[in-house]
Formats: sequence, structure tokens, C-alpha cells
Amino acid sequence: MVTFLPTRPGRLADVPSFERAIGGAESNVACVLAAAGHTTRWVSRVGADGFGDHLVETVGSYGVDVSFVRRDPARPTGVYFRTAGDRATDQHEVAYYRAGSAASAMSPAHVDLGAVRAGRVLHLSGITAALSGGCLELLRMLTAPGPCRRPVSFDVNYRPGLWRDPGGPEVLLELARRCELVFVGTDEAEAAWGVTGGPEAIRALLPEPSVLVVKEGARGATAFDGRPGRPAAGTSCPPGFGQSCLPQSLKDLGGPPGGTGGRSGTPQARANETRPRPATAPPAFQPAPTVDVVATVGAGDAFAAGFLSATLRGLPVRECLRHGHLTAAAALTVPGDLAAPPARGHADRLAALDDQAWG
Ligand code: KDG
Repeated sequence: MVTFLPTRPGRLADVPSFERAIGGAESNVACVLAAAGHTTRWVSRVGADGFGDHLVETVGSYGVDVSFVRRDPARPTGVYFRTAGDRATDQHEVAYYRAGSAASAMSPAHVDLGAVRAGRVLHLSGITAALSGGCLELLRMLTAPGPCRRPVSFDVNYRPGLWRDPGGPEVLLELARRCELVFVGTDEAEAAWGVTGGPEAIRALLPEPSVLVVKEGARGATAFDGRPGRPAAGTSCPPGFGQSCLPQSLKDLGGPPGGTGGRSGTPQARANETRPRPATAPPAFQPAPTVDVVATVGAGDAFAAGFLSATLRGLPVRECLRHGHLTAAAALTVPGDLAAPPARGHADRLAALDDQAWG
């Protein structure tokens, strides 16, 4: 999407002018990963219009392969406007103009599936699932088991304003349960699924992903790493989420969870009754560094990109969390949705500091 950033603080009703930038969860992740030195492809649809040109050129300028971004002559590029937000409450107003956009017309028939499945990891966002029936069908297909399946990284990204269907939270849960790596915030888990018991309660709801990362904003993030044969947090491990790391069967899973925190009748409560839970290494909690926040939008994407980058490099899970935080810090300190990640050598030195230095 093209993003319009306010030129001054205030309500949407009062801001007189906006500056054009780019946004969109998946393209943000792709840009940050490419800037961090990874081979990255963004597969999407934009309009055959000036905004579409701008998106393709800008995302491409980060080094992302945009050759599979299709141009739709019949539909416009999606755009959105937002306010600077209230720093105390972290609330900002958003106005989306993306109903009927080129991206909303994505579906299994409109996307080159070979191009999507070519990478070591496929990253998806719950935002796309909310755009249309075709988009949801595409995400269901990409996350379904199958011979060409790649490990999938999924950022839940619950955006209540985009879900016209009240079943959105259930859909996000269904998708998250099919993915190998899942990112979710405690705030969105509460808003979507009614889970109030913190990271452990979210893990009880989502035992399936090999790795679940639960973010608690400025407090920090917790990684539950259930990959078979994974060493404990803080020791090194093989790179990536290879097929051998996928939860192929229920054989490694333990008994039913005793987790609490979901409201009765919520997806969590039902999950607790029926779902077994994997034996996992102890969760790794990593506090976030303190930064002077300018805008929080895009920080989750940056976190995902930092975590993914470190994972693909085979770094220990605690360092993956630290890379997530450092990359998020870069995004938190700019007004836009997207910031270049810290230089790899610098980030590696910071991520390797001892626990005391990290608070
Ligand atoms: O995560 C940041 C995104 O939310 C932002 O760039 C725009 O994709 C977006 C959305 O739909 O909110």
C-alpha cells in the first residue's frame, strides 16, 4: 500500500496535509530483510497506476525482487492515511482506501505459486486474510499441508477495522495453527481471542507452531521454541525451519494443556478442551531496549524481519529476539512504517552482549 503520513500531529479531521510513503506488512518485512542482506521476493498485486509504479520502484530499491508483482489495469493500488498517534496511549487513527484494490483481488488463480514457494521461508500476514475471500483462499492454500509446502512465518496482525466478517479472529487462529513460526502481540491476542493470561496462555491456545513469538510491546518478547532437538535458549542451533522441523505428526506432543486465561466459550477455552501441547524448551523472554518512540506502526513488521533474519542465519533464539528488538527499535524511531535495519555487524555486537547489558 501507499501510506500517507501526517505532516503534523492531530486528529485525521484536522491534519491538513500528508506525505506519501510506503507501507504494508509483507512488503515492510521484505524490504527490511533485503536491506539486511537476504534474498527476498515480494509477490503481490498493485494497480497499473502511479501509486503502483511508486510501490514497485520503492520496494525494488531496497533490493527486493518485485518481478512477480502483477499490475492490475482494472483496480487501483490500495492506500491508507494515518495520524501520528498519541504517544501516551499508542492510539492512532487510520483511514483505509483499499476495498476493491488490486491487492484485494489476489487469489490462488492470480498468483504465481511457484514464485511464492521458491524461498526457504514464506512470510504471510493476517492483514491479507482480511482483504477479500480470494485473499483468504490464497492464504489457506499456502498454509495447507502439501508436498510443495514451505515453512511459513505468520504475523497475526489483527486489524479489527479491516474485518467485515465477525469470524476474523477464528480465521486468524486457524491460519496461525498451520504455520511454523507465528508472531502475535498480547494486545491483539486479547482483542481477537480474549486471551488475558500472557504469553503462556497464548502458547496454550497456539501449541502448533514450532516457534511462537509473543510480543508485549515495550516490555519485551517471549519465544516458545518447540523445534525438535532444539538446544535451550542461548546455545546455537541449525538455521531455518527446514521440513524436518515441521510438526509432522502428533507424536511429539504432550497431554492437554492446563492453560488458563481464555473466556469461557472463546476459541481458547475450546482449544484447551481438545488440543494437545508440544513438549517445548523453556520459553525465552527478552526485554526490549528503551527507545524514544516516534511511531509504533511498522515496528511489528521490523521485529518479524529481525527475528527471521537471525533465524535464517542460525542464531540462537535469544539472539533472534534481540535482533527483532533492535530492528523494531529502528522502526520505532521514525515517523513512517518502514526503516532501514541496523548494520548487521553492529546489531550482532549488540545482540551478543550479556543479559545485564540488555536489562
Ligand atoms: O504493520 C504495519 C502495517 O500495519 C502498515 O504498514 C499498513 O499493512 C498495513 C495495514 O494494513 O495496516
